[in-house]
Amino acid sequence: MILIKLGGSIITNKEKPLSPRRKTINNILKEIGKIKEPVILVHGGGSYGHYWSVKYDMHTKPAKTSPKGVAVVKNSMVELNKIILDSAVKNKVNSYCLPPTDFMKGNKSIRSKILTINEIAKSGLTPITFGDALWFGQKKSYILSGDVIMTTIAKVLKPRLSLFVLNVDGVYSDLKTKKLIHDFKKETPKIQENVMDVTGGMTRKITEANKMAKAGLKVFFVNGNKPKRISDAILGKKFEGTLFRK
Ligand code: IP8
Repeated sequence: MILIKLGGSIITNKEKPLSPRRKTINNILKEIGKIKEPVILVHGGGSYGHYWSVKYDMHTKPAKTSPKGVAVVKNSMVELNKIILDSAVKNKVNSYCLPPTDFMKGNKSIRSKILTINEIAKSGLTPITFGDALWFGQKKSYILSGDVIMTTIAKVLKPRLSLFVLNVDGVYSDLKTKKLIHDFKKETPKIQENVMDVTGGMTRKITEANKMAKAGLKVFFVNGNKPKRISDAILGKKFEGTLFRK
């Protein structure tokens, strides 16, 4: 099984609220449609979920947030998810929409439901889930990042390969020269963060990728503007990207 996260910065224009990158989404899903193994997809919030999370002061830590904020963030994620789902079906990816409420209770994942996601993937459907605003309990809610969902799913289902599809080539060791880190274990990253990101952007991705690698899993960061790199990573061909391993 291949686990793929479509980052918010590749599927939307993070500089402009509520702006999907339809062409890029289509190109990526066309490439994903060629994969001959079960696939599970996760996507981020980009200029949908993050835009409203900032407006309503919602974060990853459970807190008493405005119910209106929860409603608006959730609606925006459903809207973005619909764009991904439509593009999937158009590109021969038989999507199976799975909001995270389907396998989460509060901030805990439900193991049996995650095992079911794998059964769905093996049956020829492609489960698609996403980062979202979740009810935590009592009057608290929080933002669950798609990056955290990646680790949650990966730890249970142990994908053969996990990919984070980004708007950049991978992790850089020098931001000016854009010197790419090919093997994360061997170099020190330089990270530039986007203030609009409530779940921690690149730093969060690296944290989750490291957790997955520590669990013995192979993780790649690839550039979604070059969708062929997704297939190349899966087929074990040479390509530009950052590898995380134990
Ligand atoms: O972009 C966050 O998901 P992420 C989703 O994967 C929201 O961190 C609602 C901001």
